[in-house]
Amino acid sequence: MNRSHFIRMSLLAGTSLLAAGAAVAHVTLAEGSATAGSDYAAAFRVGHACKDAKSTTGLTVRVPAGFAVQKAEPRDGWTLNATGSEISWKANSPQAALPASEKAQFIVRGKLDAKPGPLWFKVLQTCDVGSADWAQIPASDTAKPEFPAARLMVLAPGSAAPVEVSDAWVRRAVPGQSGTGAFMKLKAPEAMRLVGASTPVAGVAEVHEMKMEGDTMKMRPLSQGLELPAGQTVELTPGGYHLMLTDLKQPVNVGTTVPVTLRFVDAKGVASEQTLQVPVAIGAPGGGAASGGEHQHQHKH
Ligand SMILES: [Cu+2]
Repeated sequence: MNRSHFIRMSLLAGTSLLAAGAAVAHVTLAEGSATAGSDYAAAFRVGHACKDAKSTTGLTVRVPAGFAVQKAEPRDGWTLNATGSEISWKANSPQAALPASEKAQFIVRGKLDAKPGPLWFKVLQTCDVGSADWAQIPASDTAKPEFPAARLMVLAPGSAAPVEVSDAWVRRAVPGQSGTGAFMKLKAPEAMRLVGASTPVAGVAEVHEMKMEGDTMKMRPLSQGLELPAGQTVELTPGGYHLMLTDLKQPVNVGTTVPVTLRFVDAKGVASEQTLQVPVAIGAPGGGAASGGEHQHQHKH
């Protein structure tokens, strides 16, 4: 769709200050996908301490079947222990503990024998005060448990790594409303572009940008698609890039999900697509009023 059309911003107006700093709350894997049968370095990223804690003092990884451990990397000032399928690091002294403000990676190297599909690593984080057990396995693609286990997507050999999609939502549309927007965070494992989208609820789905023209905010389709640099999180938000859904075929109600298919093209021109079930909401998940609010209130124990 190349026509340069303009739609008033009020369609998408609302909370747009969502979650600038919310990204690194959970314990996650630095490399979120790997090929079955390959060597894999599971690097667990710790980006914060437990709720109300000043530092992380220990980490215990429960290695799932399908990942044969070869070596865990030691950490200065910490004691490394490997017993059966458990690998743990423990700070030898309070001075060696990882301060809440610092990030670190704890690395386990091994080989993936698992079949394609998600593989979950449960991680217990202990702190100077309390602990957090990152061990919940989401019941569905859109479920958001409070303490999710770290996920590795095991890929069939030869298949393209999927783009990681998080915090996706579609803004509700009442009967008679002709358009709405879809928002999410996208992280591509290798450089690619989001070139299009489709959904059964709308006749047209386009990747849009917002731009100031003079003193008016306007939006228009991105004719070349949206660039997704390798490993970087790109946000689609009500005030920025977004998926515009127009020519709505039906009301889009809170409490339902909308299938949205995203189309990508990689640097070699190879096209791929991913279909998501995106929940409908009135505003950004977590209220979106305060920056980072989305995760901060989840860490109570
Ligand atoms: Cu738009």
